[in-house]
Amino acid sequence: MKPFLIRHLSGENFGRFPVWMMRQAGRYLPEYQAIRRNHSFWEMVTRPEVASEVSLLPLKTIEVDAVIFFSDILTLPYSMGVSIELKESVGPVVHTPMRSASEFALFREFDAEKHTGFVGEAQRKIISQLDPEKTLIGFAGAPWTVGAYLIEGQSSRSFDNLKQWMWRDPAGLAGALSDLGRATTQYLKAQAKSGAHALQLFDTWACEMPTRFFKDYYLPILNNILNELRDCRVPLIYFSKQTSHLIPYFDTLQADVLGVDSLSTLESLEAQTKAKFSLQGNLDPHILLTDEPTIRRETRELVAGARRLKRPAILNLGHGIFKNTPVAHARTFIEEARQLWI
Ligand code: 1CP
Repeated sequence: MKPFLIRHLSGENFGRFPVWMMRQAGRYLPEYQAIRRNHSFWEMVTRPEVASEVSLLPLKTIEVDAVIFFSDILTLPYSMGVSIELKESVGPVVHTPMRSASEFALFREFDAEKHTGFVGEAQRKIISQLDPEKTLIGFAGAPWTVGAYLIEGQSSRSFDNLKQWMWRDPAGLAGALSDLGRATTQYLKAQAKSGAHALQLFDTWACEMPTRFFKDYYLPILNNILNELRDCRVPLIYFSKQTSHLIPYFDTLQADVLGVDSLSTLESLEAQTKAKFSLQGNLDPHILLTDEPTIRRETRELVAGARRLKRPAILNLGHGIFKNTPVAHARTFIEEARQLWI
């Protein structure tokens, strides 16, 4: 039998919503910090016994309904030999930024078994230990967002190189992102094979993409990935934030679930997307930095809004949990979100 979150998405009524948190396996957990002190980030990602243990960490203290596989959106390029370092308080740094289509041709050589066999191994370990009612979410970065890091070289808030390439040679950039997209498809297919019950594409920097590039070049790349993943028969989640300029073009996006930020209400997002998708979100992660009564009040508000939707929602935050979030506050959110309505 499929786990609760998946059955809920297909319309079964359980009298409550499934809930998990983006970045729930990360740095706000003291147990994560302790493991991290003994390992480099890439060691944690590539050692199946560590990656599986870290993925399951949140369940030790918080009753979330889903486990997100512990890895990173840059694991795929890292596995192909792109030199990426994780710098404290900077984020990922790509030592030799990739700024031409010929460099991206590297991704045509991607072979999930050869390059990311450690991911399959970690996911099989997770499944063997996971309560069958809990969902394992596999993920990858979407090509634009992963491309942004590879092209810029490090976390950027202006994306100068990416944007210059896009305006100078949009078709060339689209070709590069298609190569990355094909590798992403293979990577996610392998995750479904090793037990992931749902797959999420993180497109954090889609907020930086002009409408024209999205509809003329990028939407077909995303849809190629999503259409190819159909055969896996698992729900496909597309996460972006601050993309209200792109939402009018989501009517042909082949995802099942939209992961959304906290700026709009779920109801207005459902109206704007004509109830084409289930929605996943969208408590502002700042709320988890406040106090228990505020967290409970805002979570009840979120649940009430989600209950008015036409499609079954998944409760989550609108973006990743902050590393200075008290664990007790995260627990309060999950506890309140799991209250039965009946
Ligand atoms: O210990 C450390 O110092 C590493 C911090 C860390 C962690 C815990 C990074 C570096 N990545 C991760 C794990 C991670 N990243 C997960 C799995 C864990 C979980 O969610 O519970 C996932 C799904 C991601 C996805 C990710 N990485 C995104 C998309 C989601 C988002 O937050 O928008 C992005 C943009 C990244 C890049 C990245 N990797 C790490 C950092 C600090 C960043 C962000 C840097 C930036 O702001 O540009």
